[in-house]
Amino acid sequence: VELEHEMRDAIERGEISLHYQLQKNIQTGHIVGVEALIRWNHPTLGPISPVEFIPVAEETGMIIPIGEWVMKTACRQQVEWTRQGYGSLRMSVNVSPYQFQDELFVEKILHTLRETGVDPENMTIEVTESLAIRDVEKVSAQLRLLRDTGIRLAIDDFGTGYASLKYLRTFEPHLLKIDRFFVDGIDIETERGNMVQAIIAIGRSLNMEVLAEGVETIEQLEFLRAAGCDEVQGYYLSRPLPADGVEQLLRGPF
Ligand code: G
Ligand code: G
Ligand code: MN
Ligand code: NA
Repeated sequence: VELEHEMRDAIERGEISLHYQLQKNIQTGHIVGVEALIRWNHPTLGPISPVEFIPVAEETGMIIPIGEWVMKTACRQQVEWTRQGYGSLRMSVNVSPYQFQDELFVEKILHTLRETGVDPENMTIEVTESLAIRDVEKVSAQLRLLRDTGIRLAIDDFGTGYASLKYLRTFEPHLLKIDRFFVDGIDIETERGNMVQAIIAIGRSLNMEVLAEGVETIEQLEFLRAAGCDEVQGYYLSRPLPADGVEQLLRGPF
């Protein structure tokens, strides 16, 4: 594909960047972290969505160098914000199932954390439920190694993928991220609200924290707070922003 060719040099040409979206604990009111989200601004094609190019990167193996760049850039930013006095924000990084096929995957992450000086407790790795489809043994071992260093694990888009409760027992994530499908209409449609409450109850009973994605209104936020949800992320709080946009929000009144 054309995209594959364009992707090869995109990093060196400075076309790839990270945006960050705030995550807030709605029980304490504290901003607790950010999720790093990759952006590709092509000089002639314009912005290309990760929904479009991540699958191509996965097919071509480009996801390995791209994933390494994302991890390194996110780590540098985390340390920089700590240095500037914004507090120790947790950095959440999306990782593709394909990256787990890299024999050096865990080693590279630990190296990057050490090299940049990120406290592993401030790093969350987000994986999707599709990770469970193949190589459960190998993936579990890798996740265990990561967890043993203090890195946190999150299940992204929970409830829409290859969901199973057995999967939660096997991978024991620290955080469940409720997919925004469930949050959309939460306060209007009884069934969706009930589903969110059920997911929160699962998280609770398995000692996991629960974050709701795609929160766009105060009504949704209040519903989630009352339901005992720990954290939220979404346009109501902030869009994904470049680092300086995040800093402006963190400095401003909240
Ligand atoms: O931010 P946006 O809605 O455009 O993200 C679209 C999708 O791309 C989401 O599913 C998100 O998880 C994924 N994504 C964003 N950044 C990264 C990244 O750095 N690595 C991987 N593997 N996926 C990402
Ligand atoms: O799959 P993942 O959860 O990583 O994807 C996050 C995606 O959701 C990003 O592309 C981000 O831009 C998008 N997103 C974040 N907050 C909201 C929101 O409040 N509403 C909608 N519609 N999309 C959001
Ligand atoms: Mn995510
Ligand atoms: Na998600």
